[in-house]
Amino acid sequence: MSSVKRCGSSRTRRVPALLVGALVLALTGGPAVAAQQATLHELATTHGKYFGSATDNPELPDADYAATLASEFGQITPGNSMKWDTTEPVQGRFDFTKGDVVTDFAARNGQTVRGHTLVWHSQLPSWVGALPPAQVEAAMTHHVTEEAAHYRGTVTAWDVVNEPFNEDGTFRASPFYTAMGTDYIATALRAAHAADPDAELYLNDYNIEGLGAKSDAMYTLVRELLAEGVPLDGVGMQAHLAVQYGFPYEMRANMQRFADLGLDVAITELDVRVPLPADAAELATQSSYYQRAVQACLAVGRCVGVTVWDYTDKYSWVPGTFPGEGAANLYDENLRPKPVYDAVRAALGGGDGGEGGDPGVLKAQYRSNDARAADNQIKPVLQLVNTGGAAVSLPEVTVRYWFSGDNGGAAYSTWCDWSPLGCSTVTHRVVAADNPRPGADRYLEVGFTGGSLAPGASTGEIQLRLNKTDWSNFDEADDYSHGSGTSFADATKVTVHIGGRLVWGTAP
Ligand code: 9MR
Repeated sequence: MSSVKRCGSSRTRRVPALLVGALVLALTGGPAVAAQQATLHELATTHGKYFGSATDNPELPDADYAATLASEFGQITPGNSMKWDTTEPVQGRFDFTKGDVVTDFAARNGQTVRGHTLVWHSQLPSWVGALPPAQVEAAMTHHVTEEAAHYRGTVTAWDVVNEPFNEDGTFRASPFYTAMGTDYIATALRAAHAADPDAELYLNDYNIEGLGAKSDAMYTLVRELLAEGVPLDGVGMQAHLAVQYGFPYEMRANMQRFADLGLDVAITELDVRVPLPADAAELATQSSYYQRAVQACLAVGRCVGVTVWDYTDKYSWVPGTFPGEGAANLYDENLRPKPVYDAVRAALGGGDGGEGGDPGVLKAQYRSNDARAADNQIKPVLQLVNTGGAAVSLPEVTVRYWFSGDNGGAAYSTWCDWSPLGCSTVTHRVVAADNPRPGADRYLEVGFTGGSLAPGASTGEIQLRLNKTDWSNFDEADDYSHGSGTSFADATKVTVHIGGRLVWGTAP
C-alpha cells in the first residue's frame, strides 16, 4: 500500500499571516520598530512546504548556531546521529542517545524531524559486512524495526534506504544487495512501516535530481514497489550541487514524474559548492542554483519541502570531502547570512528589499539592423539589462528572438557579428518552436558561456544574424519579435529565460 499522507498541513508550524512577505511593525510603547522578517520556513509554509536544515550533535552546543537553527528552520535532519554505526555499533546493542538530542531539540522548537537513515552502505559498522549473507536480512529487519519503533511519534519521515544506485543506474553493491538482491529495499520499507505506520517512508539518493539514467532507475524501482503494494511515500533528492557541473537537467519535470506516481518528493540535502576562492560569477551561479532548486520544489505540488545540508559554511561537510571547494551554504563561517540566503528568500517570495534581496531580473532591448525585411538574412541586435538587485549568472540565461522560417524545414546558419562581451562567449542557434504560431515557428536562441551581469549593468549590444542554408528569402514583416526601430527599445516580444523560466517578455 502507499500510505499517502500530506506533509505541510498539521506537521508544519503555522505562520502568523502578518509575518509573511512584509516587514511587521511592532509597537513597543515608543516609536514603531521593525520586527524580524519572515524566516525561510515561514516563507515556505505560505506554499504549503517546509524549509529545513541538517544539523549534527557536535554543533548544537554552539549557542549562536542553535539559535538560528531554531528560528529559521521548521525541519531538521540529523547529519550522522541516526546512522547505523551510531545507533547499533555492536549487533543487538542499540544507542539512540545522540539522535534523541536532535529530536529533543526539534520538539523544543516546534520542528519536524526527517530520520536519516535506516539502511545505507556507508557508515555501517563492520559487523554487518562480516555477517554470513543468510543472516543479513534478519539483522537489517531488526535494526530497522528497533530504530523506527524508538523514534515513532518523533520522526515524521524516514530515509529508509539511502543511495541504492550507482551512477549508471545499476544497483549499488552493499551487504544488503549482496545478501538479498533488490528485495532488501521492499523488506526494509515493510519493516519500517510495521514499526511506525505513521512515518512517511522515503528512498533517498544523490544525482537523481534531474532526468537521467540514475533517476530513471529510481523511477523504475519506485513504480515496481508501488505496483507490489510496498509501503512507500516519497523520494528524496539530495541535491549536492556544484557550480562547475551545471544544474540538474529538467529538475522540475523529473520531480513531477515521481509526483505523478502518487509519491511525495523532497529536496533533502541541498548545498551548492564552489571552487575556492569563489568569484562573483560563481557566486551568482550558486545563487541561481539554489533558487532553481527551490523553484522546482515550489512548482511541484507534491514536493513537501527543502532541506539544506546544514545552513552554514562553519559546519559544512564539503571542504573535508572536496578539498579546494566550499562556500556551499546559506550562511558564512561567522553565521552571517550570505547573498545566497537573500536569493533563496526571494525565490520563496520574500524578496522584501535590502541589498541583494531582489532576485536578478533582466529585460531585453532590441534594435533592427536590417533595412531589408524581405531578403535572405535576419539581423536582430539584442542587449540585456539587469534591472534587479543581484548579479545574474549569464550561463543561466537564454534569449529567444521569435521568427517564421517562411517555408521552414531548411537548415540554418547563425552568427554573432559583434558584441562588447566578445562573440566567443555568445552561443546562438535556431530552435523549432514547441507550439508553432504564425510569425513564430522558430526562434533564434542566444546564450552565454560565462560571465555575470551586475545589478544595473547591460551586456551591451549583441549583433546577430541568421540565414537559411539554402539562402532563400524571409518575409520578416510578420515575424513576432521583429521591429523596425533602429535604436534600442525595451522589447517584450523578445523573451528572456533564467534557468528555463520566463523572466521577461511574452511568448507568442
Ligand atoms: O554530513 C555527513 C557528514 O558529517 C559525514 O561525514 C558524511 C559521511 O559519509 O555523511 C554526511 O552526510 C551524507 C548523507 O548522510 C548522505 N548523503 C551525502 C551526505 C554528505 O556526504
